[in-house]
Amino acid sequence: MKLRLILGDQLSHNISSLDDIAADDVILMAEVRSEATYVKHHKKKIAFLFSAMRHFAKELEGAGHRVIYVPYDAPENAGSLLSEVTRLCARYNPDEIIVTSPGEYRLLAEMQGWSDQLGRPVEIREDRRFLATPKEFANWANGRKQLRMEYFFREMRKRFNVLMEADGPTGSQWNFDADNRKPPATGLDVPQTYVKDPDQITQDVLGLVAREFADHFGDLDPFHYAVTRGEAEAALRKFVAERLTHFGDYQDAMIEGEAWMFHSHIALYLNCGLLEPLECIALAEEAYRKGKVPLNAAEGFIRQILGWREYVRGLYWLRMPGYVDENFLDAQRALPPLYWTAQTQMNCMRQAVLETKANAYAHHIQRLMVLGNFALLAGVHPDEVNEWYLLVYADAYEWVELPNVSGMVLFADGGVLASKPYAASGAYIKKMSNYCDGCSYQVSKKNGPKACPFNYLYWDFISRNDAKLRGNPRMGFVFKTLDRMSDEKRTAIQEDSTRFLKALDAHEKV
Ligand code: FAD
Ligand code: DLZ
Ligand code: SF4
Repeated sequence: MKLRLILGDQLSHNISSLDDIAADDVILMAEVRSEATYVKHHKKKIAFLFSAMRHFAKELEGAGHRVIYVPYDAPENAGSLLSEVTRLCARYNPDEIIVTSPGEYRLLAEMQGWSDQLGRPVEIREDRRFLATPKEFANWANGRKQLRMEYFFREMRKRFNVLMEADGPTGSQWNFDADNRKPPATGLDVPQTYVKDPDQITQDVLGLVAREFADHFGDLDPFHYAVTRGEAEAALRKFVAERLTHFGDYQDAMIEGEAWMFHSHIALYLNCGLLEPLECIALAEEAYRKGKVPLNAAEGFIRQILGWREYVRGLYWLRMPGYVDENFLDAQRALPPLYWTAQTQMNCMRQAVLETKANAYAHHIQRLMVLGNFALLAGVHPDEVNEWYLLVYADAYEWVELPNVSGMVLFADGGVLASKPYAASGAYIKKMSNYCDGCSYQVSKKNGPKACPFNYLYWDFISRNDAKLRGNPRMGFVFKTLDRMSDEKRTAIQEDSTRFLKALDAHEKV
């Protein structure tokens, strides 16, 4: 017989580790300390995943499989995936262990040593749930000077025949990004997000997480995420029916008190296997073809899944293991405590941290242009920023988190993912949100104690990194502006930035 291990983010019935399963094979799923604490994941992320794992194990049993499920607090649980596999090897003496390749490099490297440790073959199978294999991505990347997502996405659209007509892209245009930058309109009516009341399994898990992970970041209640494939599908359909139509227009918009906006909130389901990328893409394309949503909405949403999601995963496997160590801008600051406490007078940062704490979710622009932008401008070390992002979001696994943080937010890879840093002053946040209305700082002020910190930190960041960024062809205009600045202005920027960063490092409420 064979022992088939299914990880917490492999909750798909067609996962490759279940191919050719025989009646006497045993499936192992285990809630283990090593995976739950290698970073101190948000309480809601652990609750979501443990509940989804328990529901999935029940579905497998219902389908007639032999499943050994090891709950976190089982007395025999020795706390790691290897320890649980070892225990079952002693009990069943399997001929072979089969597992689908894990999403994180550290675990793949560990598993590659298992065969020797266990004294029997360990087969690590391809994860078919992605649309481009690491090898296919590497082939695409090979010989290219720049790895721009846009060109990768075009290839993927052609390959999967998505939003394509005989003579080219649907709408005769590849990209509708220019239509996807609307500021929030006043009185915008954002539909209710998907809500599922916790069943008994989820309630048990919530109790377990409250007991065992009390010192982890984040709120457990209210818990309303889907925890089964059926529920995740319902959440996806609700998004396509109610929110997708505005997804494109308001993709970059932020409104105080509206944590969910017109986003789909499906990354946590996609990344643990409850949903598959192609079904999300197909539903969005169908909604467009039936005239229910505009093209910029369907294209914008599909671009995220068929484009960005596959691209960052390809980049991760292409650049690992070195990608974790990259720090092109030599950022050295410790992560400010406000990322945990939300104790700050910067309203945009306060709102984004509070929503992250409540929901284990923030949407893309909050992650990129508020929380990420601040870490970039303040020069926080990539290790500290990566650890924070990896633990706070319910959809976070290193394969997707690391390229977004080190590549997109921090420019730590020196421009492999992004052609220039996504650095911005307060004017961007003012344009795309209403956060500035409720802020103690004034976004229109460039200097002085009342000025928006993003304003002077932006220019401090540019001049601090002059030597590394000046040659960037997309930053010519920025450096022209810097070069035209008076000495008084430069001094004011430096003084404000030094004062602010000193207070930040002293853990004062900035
Ligand atoms: P939507 O806005 O509705 O987008 C639809 C789907 O597209 C998402 O569910 C996701 O699967 C995919 N997608 C969109 N943007 C990206 C992207 N840049 N990279 C990969 N997939 C994308 N996404 C994660 O899944 N896990 C992470 O740990 C993660 N960390 C991030 C960290 C930073 C600093 C930034 C800037 C982005 C990060 N993202 C991450 C990407 C993106 O922000 C989230 O996928 C998105 O916010 C999830 O919410 P949603 O499901 O409502 O997405
Ligand atoms: C994220 C996570 C957590 C919190 N707990 C478990 C667990 O107890 N058991 C498990 O099999 N997987 C868990 N996971 C998901 C793994 O961390 C994930 O499979 C790896 O990071 C590879 O992507
Ligand atoms: Fe954020 Fe500056 Fe606006 Fe305050 S004024 S909300 S700190 S951008």
